[in-house]
Amino acid sequence: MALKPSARKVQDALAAAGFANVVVELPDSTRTAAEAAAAVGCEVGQIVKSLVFRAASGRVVLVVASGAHRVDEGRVATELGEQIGRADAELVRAETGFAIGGVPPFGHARALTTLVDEALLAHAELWAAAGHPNAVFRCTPAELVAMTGGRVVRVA
Ligand code: 5CA
Repeated sequence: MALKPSARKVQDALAAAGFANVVVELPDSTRTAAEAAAAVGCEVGQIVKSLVFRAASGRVVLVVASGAHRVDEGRVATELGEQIGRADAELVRAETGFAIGGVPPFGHARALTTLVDEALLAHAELWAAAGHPNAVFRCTPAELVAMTGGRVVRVA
């Protein structure tokens, strides 16, 4: 079945970067980590959340976090050496090219400084948003780190 355009964009970005991961559209919502875990049938900790922050310097930062974690902004600020705050929906769309609920961990409109939650490395298999609130792709932690180019740190 044909993917929706925003999910197709992620599938194309995967292929262009040399990854064989496959985007799937599910009948149930994967808009939140809890919904995605229920739809996929995995633990919430295996869901990859892609959260956008703006740092004090103006740079935009992506935190790729476990669905089981609430990101500690203080910890992320320490990692970055500057304060951060949540991006609003408009900034998320401008920087990533995707709407909240479907923001993938890579393949964005602009290259973002990226941090990867070390807790994600505890799982053999992860599921990440793929452009649309019904679309996900499966990956390993090694693939996630490779595709994001992110630094693995403690974020919670
Ligand atoms: N598709 C799922 C996981 S596969 C997903 O995208 N989850 S998420 O956690 O990465 O994206 C939803 C996140 O967007 C929420 O955790 C929430 O913190 C954030 N969010 C929701 N509404 C807003 C908003 N108005 N402004 C900024 N961030 C928001």
